[in-house]
Amino acid sequence: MTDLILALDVTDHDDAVSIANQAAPYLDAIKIGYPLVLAAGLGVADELSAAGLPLIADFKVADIPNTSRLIAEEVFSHGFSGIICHGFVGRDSVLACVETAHDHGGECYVVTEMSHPGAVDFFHGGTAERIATLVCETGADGIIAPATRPERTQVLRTLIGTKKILSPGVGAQGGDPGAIAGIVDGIIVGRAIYESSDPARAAKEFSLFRTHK
Ligand code: NUP
Repeated sequence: MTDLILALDVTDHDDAVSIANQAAPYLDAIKIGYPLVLAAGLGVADELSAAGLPLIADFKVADIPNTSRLIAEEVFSHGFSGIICHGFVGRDSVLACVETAHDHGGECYVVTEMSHPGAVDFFHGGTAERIATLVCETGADGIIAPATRPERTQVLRTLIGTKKILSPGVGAQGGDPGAIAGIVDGIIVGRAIYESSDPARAAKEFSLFRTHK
């Protein structure tokens, strides 16, 4: 089942709520992170989660276990159903996010390889594969893997089996939804929807790549 997840990286509270409401009929989840939360406050999460769609916190948590746990506790006390953390920080820090997520009935996704061009500087050469193995060992629910490199995401799929893959990089970063949707559990789309003059129409177009409507 392939979901459509809106990356809502706008920095105005009212714009965020308006775009979320317009696109909502075509979405399975909304992902927010530093741009919106730093601009509008974490309270915007309470409002967005009240709209009924699962909310994913993209803070790419990358800290010592205690700090990661504190961040995750804040996230899950504001209505989020999932959190994204980095994997390169190691087993104990990833476990802190996984355990906190599961304590709250939520999910934890671990970044294995990022979607931008510079990601190859550090994530290639075996790092992404090692993180994927860590994901299995820590009981994390899934990974973040690049829509901009479907062949790499396919490699990571073989390492994580049926765990979920959420894939950013579709649209503005050049990733082709048709090339990635079939091997992942969710495509993440930001600018191609929220910068559109008609976010509902744009979301509807990407929703054609959902395997359920
Ligand atoms: O590797 C990643 N690439 C990426 O773009 C990991 C991410 N979490 N993201 C996020 O996905 C990024 O921060 C943004 O929120 C979204 C992609 O947005 P857009 O390029 O579709 O506008």
